Amino acid sequence: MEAVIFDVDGTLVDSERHGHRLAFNEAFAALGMADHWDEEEYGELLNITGGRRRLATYLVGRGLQPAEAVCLADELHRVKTSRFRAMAVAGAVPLMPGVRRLVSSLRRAEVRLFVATTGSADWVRPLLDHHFDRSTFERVVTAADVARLKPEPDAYLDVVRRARLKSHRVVAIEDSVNGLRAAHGAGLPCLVVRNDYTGPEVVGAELVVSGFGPNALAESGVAAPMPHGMVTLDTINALAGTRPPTDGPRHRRKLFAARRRTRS
Ligand code: XBP
Ligand code: MG
Repeated sequence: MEAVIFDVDGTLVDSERHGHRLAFNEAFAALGMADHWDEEEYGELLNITGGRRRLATYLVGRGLQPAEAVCLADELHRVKTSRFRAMAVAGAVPLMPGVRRLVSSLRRAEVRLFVATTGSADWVRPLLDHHFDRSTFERVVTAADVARLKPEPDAYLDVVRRARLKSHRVVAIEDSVNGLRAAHGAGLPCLVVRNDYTGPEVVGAELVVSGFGPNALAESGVAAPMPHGMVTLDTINALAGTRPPTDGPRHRRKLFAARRRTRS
């Protein structure tokens, strides 16, 4: 295995239920709106990737005209992003249990590490800087870097292309079905680490576990070592190459198409 590409929200960090959701609600209040997303409603809304798009879809569902919804969503998302960035910088967005141990062990083994997220660059960088030194992730791809968000594969294809990786030597780590679909769309095997917002649709992942461990359980997928219930380098290594290599001409066409979209 040459490289691991980490998702951010729900994978590296526990950021949705008590992070983004609170920032969205603070944005509603800051604009004098009575809207409030409770934990259950937010779990449903998470099916829409990208906070701006999540807001616009929600507002159209509340009866706003699309053009008005997009405009208000932009204004709300600016406030939300500023609030969430402040939370990230203040250390209020914790790592998922087991992440620091795993990232350190992958770095010791000189595995190349990357990030591919739907989140906004304005908070992703400060959040990663709060938890990791700048040299940890060779490239960080955010919503600003791609034309299409997850479940489209663009973020993963961007990493694979720019870092000149061989997809059969790369493993993606995700927490959601949208992320799983994005990784698979880029031809990458995917380890899904479940959290309390992960739905049942992730069963198609090469491996689904209940956490990074210790004492985590393998729920479905390939047989992979998990000493003391921990996701380790060997766990992830067992997934590399478990999807048909996609570095042939068809894959290159998809890469070039993704590059064209990114540049347009
Ligand atoms: C999860 C998302 C993001 C966050 C909110 O991203 O879909 O939209 O929910 O962040 P990931 P923004 O791919 O890391 O799981 O408001 O910045 O979009
Ligand atoms: Mg995620």
